[in-house]
Amino acid sequence: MQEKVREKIEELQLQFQQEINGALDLEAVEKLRIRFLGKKGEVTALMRGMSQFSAEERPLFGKLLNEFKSSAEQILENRKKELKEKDASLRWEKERLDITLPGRPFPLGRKHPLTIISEEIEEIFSCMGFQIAEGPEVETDYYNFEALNIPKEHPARDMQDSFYINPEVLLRTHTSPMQVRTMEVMAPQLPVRIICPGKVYRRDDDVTHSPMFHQVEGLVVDKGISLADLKGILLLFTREMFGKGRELRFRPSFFPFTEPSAEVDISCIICGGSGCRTCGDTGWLEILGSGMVHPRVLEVSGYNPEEVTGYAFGIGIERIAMLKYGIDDIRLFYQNDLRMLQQY
Ligand code: 2NM
Repeated sequence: MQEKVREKIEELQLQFQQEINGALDLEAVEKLRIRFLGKKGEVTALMRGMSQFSAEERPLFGKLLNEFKSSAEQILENRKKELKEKDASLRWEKERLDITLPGRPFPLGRKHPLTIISEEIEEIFSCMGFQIAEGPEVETDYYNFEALNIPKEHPARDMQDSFYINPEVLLRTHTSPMQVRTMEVMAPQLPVRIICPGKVYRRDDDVTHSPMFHQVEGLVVDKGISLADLKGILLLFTREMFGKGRELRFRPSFFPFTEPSAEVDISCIICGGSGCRTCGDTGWLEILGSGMVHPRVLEVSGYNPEEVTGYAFGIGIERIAMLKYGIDDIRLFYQNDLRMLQQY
């Protein structure tokens, strides 16, 4: 009756084999293990039914059943391993990087046109021995007006022209306060040779005026400084900034902090002086204000006007940038429109 024993086991083996091939994930494999090898599984059930076999048949049956058990355990393990590997390689396929893909382009920032012009001006004056001095945008009435010989009744002090924070404190209307501060710190050392770049604020708002704009002011104080030194430095500056062959024109003007004072024109950078729309057919463009530092300004800043003299000038960055780049509306500088900013 050995055949009957073998038949029974073979039947079990066949069934197991079929099912294992249909187990497509780890969960199904585990279910199968429980069904065949678990405490209440097929193998256990057959062990219990051992009584149906004769005493001679039993050892063989037990041997074959044990063989099935260990081979089934092996098959289950193999299948588990196989599925785990397949799972890992699927995940790799899904997540792996394709290093041959071109990178995603990302936008690069660039310098604002006003920064470009500011740095260009700073570079030109640095090369001529000027130091750069920067300071507060919130200033006192003393540094912004009083020390600069701007009297109490002067129209520039009017609430209409300045942004006051309280009667003694305001947003600076020019960078000259920083020049007074520098002289105060340096006096009586000579020479003073500085430029002060930065933001300034005035109550103005139209196509050519903005409530906030940028200036670079220059100051030289030493023994024997004359108007000729001022003219020389400004000619060098304009030729560096706008190219060789530019002419300068000094027109008498008035500022409370300089005497004499002059407004400086450059021969038109568009037409070269023959007259065009940009220069309003005059052939000249106004680019800066300047003068010899008023003795009273030197005095309150700690220098003796009997011993030293100085010159000063103020350049509007927006004005220079508008001329150089042909921009006709100052507000374009502050709108952060990339179509505008990407051109410089
Ligand atoms: C200008 C025009 C003329 C100027 C004067 C001074 C100081 F502090 F030395 F007195 N700083 N800047 C000055 C002179 C500024 O701007 C149009």
